[in-house]
Amino acid sequence: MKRIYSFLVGVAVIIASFGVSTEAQAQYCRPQLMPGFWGQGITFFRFGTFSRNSPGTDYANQTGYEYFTGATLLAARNTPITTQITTNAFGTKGYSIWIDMDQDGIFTTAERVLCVVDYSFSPTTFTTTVTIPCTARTGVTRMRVFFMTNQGACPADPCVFPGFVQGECEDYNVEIMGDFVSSFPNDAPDASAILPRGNTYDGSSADRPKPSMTLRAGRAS
Ligand SMILES: [Ca+2]
Ligand SMILES: [Ca+2]
Repeated sequence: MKRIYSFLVGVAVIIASFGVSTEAQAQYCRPQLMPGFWGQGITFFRFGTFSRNSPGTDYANQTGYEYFTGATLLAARNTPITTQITTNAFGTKGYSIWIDMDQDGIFTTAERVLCVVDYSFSPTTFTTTVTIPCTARTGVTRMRVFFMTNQGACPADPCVFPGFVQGECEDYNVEIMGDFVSSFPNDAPDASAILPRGNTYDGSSADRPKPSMTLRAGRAS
C-alpha cells in the first residue's frame, strides 16, 4: 500500500510540474557567440526605476547570454522609459532591445523597441528612452537587451550573434502594466461592493464616496 501511495504521489508531482502555464515557460531562442569571441559585455543596465550592475562573469563565457530572474521590471505603455546601457567595450557599439509584446515566445522585428548605434569610442553609458506601444499585451513577458561590437549597426536578429562580433545578450522579465487598477464600487462579490440605496454618492463624506475608476496607463495620444 505504501508503495502504491508513493507511486501516486510521484504521479501527482509529475502532473503538477506539467501544469505550469505554457506562457510562463515559453522557450526563447538564445544567441551564441562565434568561438572565442567572448569578453565584451553589458556591465550596467537601467530600465525606468530598475537598474543593475552585472559582473564580468556573466559574459566571460562562450554563450554571451544571461537570463536575469532576480526581479520583474515594471513598464507602462506609451510612456518613454529611461534606458541606460554600459559596457566594457571600446569602439562602436550596437544596441537593440526586444520585448515579446504578444507573449508568444518569439521576438519579431515589430517587437524591437530600440535599435541604436553608439559611436563613442570609450565604454561610456549610453542613455536613451524606450516606449512600449499601447498594443502590447499586459502581463509578464520577456525583454532582450542585445549588445554587439564592430558592426556599426544594431543587432538585427534576436537569436543570432553575427560572426566576428563580441557582445552580450541579457534577458529580463518585464511586467507590462495594465490600464485598470481599481474602481469604486468594485466588482468583488463582497460587502464592500454593496451600497445602500437612496444615498447620493457624490464624495461629500467618507461614507458617500464618489464612484471612481483608477487607470494605470501611459500618456494619452
Ligand atoms: Ca551582463
Ligand atoms: Ca512575440
